[in-house]
Amino acid sequence: MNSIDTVPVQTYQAGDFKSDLKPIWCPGCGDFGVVTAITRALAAIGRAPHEIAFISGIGCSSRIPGYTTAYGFNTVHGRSLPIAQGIKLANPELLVLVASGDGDGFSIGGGHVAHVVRRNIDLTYIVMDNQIYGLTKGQLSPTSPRGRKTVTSSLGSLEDPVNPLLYVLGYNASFVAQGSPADMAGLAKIIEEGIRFPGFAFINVQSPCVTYGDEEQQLKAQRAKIQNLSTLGHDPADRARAVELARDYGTKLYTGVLYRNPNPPPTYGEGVAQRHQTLKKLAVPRQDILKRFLPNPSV
Ligand SMILES: Cc1ncc(C[n+]2csc(CCOP(=O)(O)OP(=O)(O)O)c2C)c(N)n1
Ligand code: SF4
Ligand SMILES: [Mg+2]
Repeated sequence: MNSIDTVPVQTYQAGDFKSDLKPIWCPGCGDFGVVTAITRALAAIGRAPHEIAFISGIGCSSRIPGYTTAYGFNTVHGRSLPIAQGIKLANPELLVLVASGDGDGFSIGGGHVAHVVRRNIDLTYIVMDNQIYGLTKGQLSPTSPRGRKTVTSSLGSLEDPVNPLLYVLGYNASFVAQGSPADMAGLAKIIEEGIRFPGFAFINVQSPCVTYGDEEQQLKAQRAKIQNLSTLGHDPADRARAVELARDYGTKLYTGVLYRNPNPPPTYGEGVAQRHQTLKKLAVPRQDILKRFLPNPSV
């Protein structure tokens, strides 16, 4: 029995996960909706705030942990995943969430994604994809569409965007979803599903930046565009179809669970626990080692 099993069962409300810190986001920023959806999901999960660690990098979106009552670590730009990974492996009983931005997660931190996915670390990775560097005042990000004009690219981007959904599917992620604060109830449900998934869960959130972002991504435009995957009859176990749908990133706005592996591989944490058992069995008693190296210990 671990420490969590001994905590009495208690019912939580979303408000129990909201800290007293007042967000300093621009009024109307999509991230307000994301933090609300996260706190609703946590209330549905029912774990106490002290049983949750919320890790982030740097960016407007990375402020999220501070607005919750979970343990939080606003780390270094692009390094949320390695730090979250260490925290989870050292404290397997903690529920570990990670908040990131499109820049934090797929530019400077993009190299870490493959390794967390292939290790299947049991984390819930929520990326607020506003297709812009919000915190640093509106430069192109890796998910900015080709042609996007910003203050530092007045003639428009010459690059195709990174596709976050294909990125993680390409490395065989077992849980891949997309949501939007334009559908708050749907987003809370997706986050709850991601947390409950036994392994690495990736959720791309189309969270608009009202100050530097594009008109096309604002909540009103999103409401007209959203296509709910369960309403479309998509079977989340169908990986081939999930990959096809993921290709529409940037042109269509699918929300819901794109892929949920019906037979997920063991998590890295499970592998480590098993390895400890094996090593214990293999362990050679200390006196035998001494005998091997010091045939005559009295000398
Ligand atoms: C090592 C390092 N490089 C660059 C920066 C500057 N910087 C801070 S946040 C950021 C990008 C933020 O964009 P994103 O991750 O998309 O988050 P958003 O603000 O849009 O939510 C950059 C380039 C930094 N803080 N540290
Ligand atoms: S700059 Fe954009 S992402 Fe940052 S708080 Fe303002 S609206 Fe949100
Ligand atoms: Mg961004």
